[in-house]
Amino acid sequence: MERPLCFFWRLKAPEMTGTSDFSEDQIEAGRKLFTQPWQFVRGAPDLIHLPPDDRPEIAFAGRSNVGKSSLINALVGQLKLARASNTPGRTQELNFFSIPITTLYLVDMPGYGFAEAPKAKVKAWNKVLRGYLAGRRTLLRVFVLIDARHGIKDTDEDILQLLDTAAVSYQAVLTKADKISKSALEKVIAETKVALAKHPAAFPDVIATSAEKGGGVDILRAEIARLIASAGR
Ligand SMILES: Nc1nc2c(ncn2[C@@H]2O[C@H](COP(=O)(O)OP(=O)(O)O)[C@@H](O)[C@H]2O)c(=O)[nH]1
Ligand SMILES: [Mg+2]
Repeated sequence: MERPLCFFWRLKAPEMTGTSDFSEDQIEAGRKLFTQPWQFVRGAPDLIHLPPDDRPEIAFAGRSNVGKSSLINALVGQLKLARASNTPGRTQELNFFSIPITTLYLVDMPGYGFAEAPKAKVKAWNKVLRGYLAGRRTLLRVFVLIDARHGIKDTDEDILQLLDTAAVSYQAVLTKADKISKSALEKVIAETKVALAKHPAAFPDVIATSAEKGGGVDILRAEIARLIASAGR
C-alpha cells in the first residue's frame, strides 16, 4: 500500500516534500534502518528516569495531537509501537525506542500546548520538556512536528526559541499533509521555511509527511539515516 505512494511523493519532490531530494541509495539506507525491529525501551516521566545518554538520540516534539506517535509508528512500520490516540495529552512520558544493531534512540515526547490539562501539571511537564531539550548531550536532532493545516503557532515558537538558545539542531516536519490540497501544502511549506529562516538552530529544509498515507515517510527515514551516518554510527 505504502510503497507506490511514497514513490509518487518522491517523484514529486522537492516541491511536494519541501526538502532536497535523496539518492536511491540514501532512501534505501533509510528503509533498511527502519526494517530493524524497533522496541520500546523506557518511558521517563521526569529527568531522573532518562536512560543513560550513551548513544545518539532523535526526538519528536510538537503540540498535543499533532501526530508524533502516528509518525513514529509510520517510520517503524508498526501500528502500535508508539501509542497514537484521539485523546490529546495522553502521552505523558518521554518514550524511548531503540534497535539492536544501530545504536540510536528515537524519543516520542509529551505534547505541549495542551490547554485542558490542570495548570500545575502543564507547568511540571513544561519543566521536564525544557530540561530534556536543553540538557540532553546526545540529542542529535529534534524534529518539531507542525500540523500542515495550521503552520507554526505561538506555542511552537516557544519551543523553537528554547532550541535556538540551547543550540540544539532541529528541523520542522509537517504532519497530516493528506488533509490539505497540494497547493495549500506548497504554501505552508514556503511559509514555514520563511518563519524558520529567523531561527539560527533550525535546519532550512522542511519535510512534509502523512502518517496516514505514507507520503514523505521515506524522506524522513533517509534524513535520519543520513544523520546517523554523519554522527559516525
Ligand atoms: N489524516 C491524518 N491523521 C493523522 C495523521 N497523523 C496523525 N493523525 C491523527 O491525529 C490524531 C493524533 O495523533 P497522535 O499521533 O496521537 O498525536 P500526538 O499526540 O502528537 O502523539 C490521531 O487521531 C491520528 O490518527 C496523518 O498523517 N493524517
Ligand atoms: Mg502521542
